Amino acid sequence: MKKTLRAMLALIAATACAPGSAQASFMERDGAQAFVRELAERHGFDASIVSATLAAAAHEPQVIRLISPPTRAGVRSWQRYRARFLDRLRIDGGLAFWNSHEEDLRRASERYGIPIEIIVAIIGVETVYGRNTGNFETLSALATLAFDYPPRAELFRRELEALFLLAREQGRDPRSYYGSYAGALGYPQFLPSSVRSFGVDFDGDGRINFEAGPSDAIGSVANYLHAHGWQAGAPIAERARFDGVIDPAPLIAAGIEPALEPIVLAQAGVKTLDGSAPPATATLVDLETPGATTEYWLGYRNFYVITRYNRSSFYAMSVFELAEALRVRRSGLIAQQDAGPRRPPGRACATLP
Ligand SMILES: [Ca+2]
Repeated sequence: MKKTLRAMLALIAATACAPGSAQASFMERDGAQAFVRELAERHGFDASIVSATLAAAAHEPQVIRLISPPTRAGVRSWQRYRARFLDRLRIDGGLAFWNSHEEDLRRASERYGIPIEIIVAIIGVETVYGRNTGNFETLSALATLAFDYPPRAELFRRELEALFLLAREQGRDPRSYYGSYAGALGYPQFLPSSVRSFGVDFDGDGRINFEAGPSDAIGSVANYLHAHGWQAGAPIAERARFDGVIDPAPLIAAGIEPALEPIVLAQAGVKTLDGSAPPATATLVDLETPGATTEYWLGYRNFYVITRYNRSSFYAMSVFELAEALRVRRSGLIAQQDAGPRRPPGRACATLP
């Protein structure tokens, strides 16, 4: 009996430690020793501490499932995508967030030249204002992607390296971070390299923290957009009108970065809704929904800057539309409040007994 138990335990241990198996330590993976050496040589880390930290990380099968492209590619649908973000939760939540953090938002907007509603909308689309920041241990998620997901291994090894550097700079254990399955952190879902490059300590407590509250996130989102070339006061996007355009495909093929000069667009018959030539160099964005008319939009430089946060025209348009919805509703609410005291006292009292 005792012998059988020992044999079973040995078998379990052997299975758990077999190189390449899901349970094996990350230190058994191809490239792990080289990764540790790099951190030691490039950044002066103690190799034995990095090895021990990596060995403590766990392979997360769910991370691989979530990052993998769907086996059956779904049909792209702008209306379905849009409905996920232009909902009551994000609109009402956004107005409440704006009210609660107005001072930080105004300060960030003034310092970096970003409209408040764009900062709010990005945090809303990313995490519903901090409600869904993710529960994956970041070290394990990034180690899983770096060593067990070859298609993106290079990107995620860099992010894993950035996590070690960030933890050292912040005086934290690399195992103390939690976030999305792809390693994104806190309210704004910055990857560790983005926290290091674009994060700002906006509440002045001496450290960048995206978990305790939204202040640093508000400053950091604004700084990120500013650093990627946001043009203060310039247009973001507007609906396009086609006057005699035969085939918009070649214009769309020009890519997401604005490259179509106003004169080129006007000559091709692409105008703004009021029939004038686009005011700036633009990209032509097509938002397709099966069974519905495709929406065409002119995306200007600032639209492109939003795609630096997430490289998708659907994403950038959702941020833009949510921002517009928030701006319009808020100005409506403020107008209502302003109208209140100006109501004639006689009429206000008319219904009183
Ligand atoms: Ca801070």
